[in-house]
Amino acid sequence: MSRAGHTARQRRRLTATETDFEVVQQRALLVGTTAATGGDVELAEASLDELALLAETAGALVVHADLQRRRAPDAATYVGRGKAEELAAIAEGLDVDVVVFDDELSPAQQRNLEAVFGCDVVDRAALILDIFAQHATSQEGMVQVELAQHRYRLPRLRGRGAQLSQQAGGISGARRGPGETQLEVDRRAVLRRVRKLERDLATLTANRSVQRKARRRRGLARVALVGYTNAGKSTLLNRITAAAVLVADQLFSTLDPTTRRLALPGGETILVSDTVGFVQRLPHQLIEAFRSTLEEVADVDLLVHVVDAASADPNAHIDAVHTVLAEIGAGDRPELLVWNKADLAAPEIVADLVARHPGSIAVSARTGTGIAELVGRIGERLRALALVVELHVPYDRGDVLATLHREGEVLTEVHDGDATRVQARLSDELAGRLREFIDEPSVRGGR
Ligand SMILES: Nc1nc2c(ncn2[C@@H]2O[C@H](COP(=O)(O)OP(=O)(O)OP(=O)(O)O)[C@@H](O)[C@H]2O)c(=O)[nH]1
Ligand SMILES: [Mg+2]
Repeated sequence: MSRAGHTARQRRRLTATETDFEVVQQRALLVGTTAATGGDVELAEASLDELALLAETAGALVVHADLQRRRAPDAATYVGRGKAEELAAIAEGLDVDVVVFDDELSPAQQRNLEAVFGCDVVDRAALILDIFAQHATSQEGMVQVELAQHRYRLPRLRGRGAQLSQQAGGISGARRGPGETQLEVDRRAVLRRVRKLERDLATLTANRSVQRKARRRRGLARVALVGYTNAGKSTLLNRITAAAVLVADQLFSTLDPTTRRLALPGGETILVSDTVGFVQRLPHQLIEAFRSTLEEVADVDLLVHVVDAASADPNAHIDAVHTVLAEIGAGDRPELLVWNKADLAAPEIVADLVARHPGSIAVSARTGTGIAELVGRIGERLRALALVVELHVPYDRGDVLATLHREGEVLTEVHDGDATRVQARLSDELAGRLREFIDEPSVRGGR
C-alpha cells in the first residue's frame, strides 16, 4: 500500500470526526493515451481536457494529467508496467486519491492498476456514470442511472470475486473457494435488482409513451434542444420560454427532459423540450438505460442543435452529438444549428461559423441577442417542413443529398438512370438554395 492511499484514507477519517460537514475534494490524477483515439494526438488531448472537466464536475480536484503516446493498450496495466510505476510515484508525491483513465479499463487492468497505485483507479465510463448518479432527480432518471451502473459493474464483479477466492484459497486455479460462492450470491442479488429496475423502467416508459401520444393528439409541433453538455441548452430554453428550468454551470445539469410550451409570433403553440447533454464516448450502458428518454428526441419534428461557439473545438462537439443522435435513431431528424454564447466568442469567429454552416444562426442565451430571430426561424422551419418537393439529384452531387438529409426530411429516395429522385420536406430557405434540383411544383402536405 502506497503512502498516497494511506493519507487519503486518513484525511477522510479526519473529516468525519473533526469537521463534520466539510466535504473533502478527491485529488485526481488523469491518464490519457493515444491508443484511445486511434493514434491521433490532438483528439487525445481534447479528450483529456474533457476528462478534466468531467472529473471537476464529479467534484474532484485535478492535480496532474498525463498523456502517453501508445499504439495499443497493455493487456495487464493499460499503460505498461514501467509507466504505471512511474505514474504511481507522481501520484504518491501529489497525494492523489483517485486515478482516472481516459478509456475503458478491463476488470483485470483496473485490479492490477489499483495494486500498482495503491489507491482507487476508475475509467471514463465509471466517472460519467458517477456524474449521472449525482444529478438524476426524477424517478425515471434514478432508475435509468442505477440500471446503467449495475450493468457496468456486473462483468467487474467476477474479477473481484476471483481475486477474493485466490486470497482465500491461496492456490491459483482453485475455482471453488469461499470467494467464488460469495461471488455467485452477489451476482444473483445484482441480477435480481437489475430485473426489478427493468420492470420499473418498463412501467415508467409506458407512462411516458401515453403522455407522448396525448401530446401528438393535441397536434402540437415538437422541438427538442439537443447538444453537447454545457452548450447552454437549458439557459436557451429559459430564455425562449421564460420557463424555470434548472440552469447551472456544470456538466449534465439536466438529466430529465423538461418540456415547455412556446407561443410563436405567428400565434401557433409548439412544445420545446430540453434534453440531457451529450459527450464524446458516452458509455454504452448509459445510452441503453436512457434509451426511453432519448427516444423522445427521435420523435420530434425539429432538432435545435445548440453549440457553444466559444468552445475550443465546436466541430468535435457537433460530431459527438451527431454520433449519439445516430445511435438513438434520431440521425434523420431535421436540424437547426444554433451557435450559442455569441457574447463570449470573437465576432469574426462567430461570423465564420455561421458562414461555414448555411442555415445556422448565432445567439446568446445570456444577453438575448438573436433570440427573437431564432424563434422566428424555428417557426419558419416547422411550417416549411410541411412543404413537400421533388428533386432530381445527379449521382455526383452527394453533397446535395447530405444537405437534404441534414436540413430537410427525406420521404422517398429512388435511384433512376443518371440521378436520384428525392421527395422531401424542405424549408423555404433550403428550397431556395437547392432550386436548381427541384423539378416538381411544391405541394403542401400535412403531417
Ligand atoms: N456567456 C454565456 N454563457 C452562457 C450562455 N448560455 C449559457 N451560458 C452558461 O453556460 C453554462 C451552461 O449552461 P446550461 O444552460 O446549464 O447548459 P446545458 O447545455 O443545459 O448543460 P447540461 O444540461 O449540463 O448538458 C451556464 O453557466 C450558463 O450560464 C450564453 O449565451 N453566454
Ligand atoms: Mg441543461
